[in-house]
Amino acid sequence: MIERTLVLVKPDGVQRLLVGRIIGRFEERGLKIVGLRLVAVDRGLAETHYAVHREKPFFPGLVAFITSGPLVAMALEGPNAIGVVRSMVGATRPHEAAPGSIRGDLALETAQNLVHASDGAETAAAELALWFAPGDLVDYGRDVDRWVLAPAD
Ligand code: 3AN
Repeated sequence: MIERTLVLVKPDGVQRLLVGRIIGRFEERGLKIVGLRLVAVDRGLAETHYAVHREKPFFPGLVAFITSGPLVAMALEGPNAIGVVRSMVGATRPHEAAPGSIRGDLALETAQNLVHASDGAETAAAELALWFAPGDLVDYGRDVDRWVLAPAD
């Protein structure tokens, strides 16, 4: 099933000059970038995005971190994109993230784990709507799609 999902390269990824490498991993896998923005996140957007964590002790630090500098938001499309991206990102706690995953290769701390990725279909729809206006997501074909995607039935 073709899905769309939201990925954030968080401020640590921007500051560590890892934006290109992280986007490149998803591109190399075959996922299609259908939306891409550099965003200076304000407090309201941060609190809405992380609303599910509002009661957690790390919530104030999380909001402070995500608003501390620009991040890169992207919408990725592909077969099973939500699960594929989550597995590429790796476990929340980088010391538990598998080598080969983004966190397993590039991160050490949970509070600085580089990337956010939607964790399910409902979350992906809500997060894409939060970070992108409807007209910001672009439908287009790629010449490589015939080598990456199974032919439509
Ligand atoms: P994931 O990003 O893997 O879906 P969540 O949704 O459980 O993980 O947590 C959202 C974000 O909150 C994490 N990416 C991390 O930045 C931060 N976070 C989660 N747990 C902690 C913690 N115990 N201490 C500090 N930050 C945390």
